[in-house]
Order: sequence, then C-alpha cells, then structure tokens
Amino acid sequence: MSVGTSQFEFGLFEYAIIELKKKFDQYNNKCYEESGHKPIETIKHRIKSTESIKNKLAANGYPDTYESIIKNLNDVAGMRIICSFIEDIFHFSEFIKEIEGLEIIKIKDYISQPKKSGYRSLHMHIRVPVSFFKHTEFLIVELQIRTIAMDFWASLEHKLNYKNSFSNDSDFIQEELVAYAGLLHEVDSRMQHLKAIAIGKNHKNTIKGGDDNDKNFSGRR
Ligand code: 0O2
Repeated sequence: MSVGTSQFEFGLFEYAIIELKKKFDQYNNKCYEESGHKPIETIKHRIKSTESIKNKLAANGYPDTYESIIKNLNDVAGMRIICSFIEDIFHFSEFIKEIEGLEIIKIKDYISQPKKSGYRSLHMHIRVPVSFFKHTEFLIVELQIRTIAMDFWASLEHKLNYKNSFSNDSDFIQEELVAYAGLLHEVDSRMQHLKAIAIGKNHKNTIKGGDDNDKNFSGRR
C-alpha cells in the first residue's frame, strides 16, 4: 500500500500521541501534588505531513509503503515537551524509562553535548503500543525534551537559518546563534541554581512552621 492511501494508519500515530500526553499530564500533576512544582510547561505535537514523509522516504531510497514508514522512519509522530528547569528534563526522561510497555529505542543528549549549531535538547525515540480492537501496532514517537530557553532558541534559529540561505552573512549569523545558545544555557543553569536556593529557603521556613512555601514558589512562575 503506498503512502497516503490510508488515513487510518496515520490516525494510529495520533492515538500514540494521545496516550503519551495522558501519561505526561498525570506525571505533571503527580509532581505538583508531591512538591508544588509542575516540571512541564507545555507539550506540543505534530504528525509529519504525507508530502514530507514521501520526500524523506525518497531521499533515503526507502520504498513508498506504510510498512516502510514503520520500519524506517522515527519521526512521523513528534512531541516537544517544554520543561521549566534543566533538571526537570532528566527527571522526566527517567520517568519515561519507567513506563510499562514503552520501549526506549534511542536517547540523544544534545544538552550535555550540544550540536555544532548550538542546539540543545534531549531526544528520545520510543516505541509505543497502540491497540485498536484486537490489533496492536507498535509505533515510534520522537520526543524532544527541552527548557523554555532551549525552545526559544531552536524556534528562532529554525527561522533565521531558513532566511540565512539567502544571506551573504551566513557565517556571522551562525556564530552569533552559537553565542546566544551559550548565553541562554548560562541563564538556564543560573535559573536552576536559583531554584535550589529558593527551595532551600522555603524548606527552612517550613521547618520553622511557615506556610506551604513550595507551593508559593511554583505560584510565582
Ligand atoms: P523539523 O522541521 O523541526 O522537523 P536521527 O539523526 O534522526 O537518528 P536525531 O538526533 O534525533 O536522530 O535527529 P536530528 O536529525 O539530529 O534532529 C531531529 C530534529 O531535531 C530536527 O528535525 C529538528 O526538529 C531538531 N533539530 C536538530 N538539530 C537542530 C538544530 O540545529 N536547530 C534546530 N532549530 N532544530 C534542530 P528536522 O526534521 O530536521 O526539522
């Protein structure tokens, strides 16, 4: 069956995303109940367009079939999980590893080792079981987990690099983008440090019999 002949199969990728989103929302709520802090700010998702799938299959010399998509493409379904702090990303990735039934296929840590472009994010490819009546399909979803600052940089870099292909100053633009990625990482790290100080202070107040300060901390966001 050639790609684009069945919307049903692509619908299954939507189910995979819906299932994951439910689990991620539960995780966020559980963290809030336990610590007063919601680690996930926003979740975005997309299913690759049929045209883009066809182009990717053709570019890599893969057959234009549904079976070939399942076997060869890892990014038909993508989710971007935007976290508050750097440590939230790694705690969240540990939670994903614990979810029963999910298989972790690949993890790429572009935070500890950023790309040459300056790009930072944690990438995970996971295989998700999706059941429809008596049939279960195992579909891959790509997760990009990042902070607000990393997402801000990636969004603007994506736009500027696109324009960049028409520019005479492409080296300058790329150097600037790498520098800004470094600055934003510095801010992310300092925010992380501030959080540790704020929580420490709140913890002391709680011991002294203060009110629920962890909740106050998250309320200030
Ligand atoms: P679009 O338009 O965002 O969808 P793989 O190489 O596939 O085995 P990996 O490392 O996860 O595994 O893939 P890759 O190719 O390094 O990056 C996949 C996605 O990460 C990209 O998808 C981008 O969304 C994002 N990304 C990676 N590098 C950069 C970067 O330098 N800048 C920005 N802004 N985003 C990046 P697409 O399909 O390339 O793009």
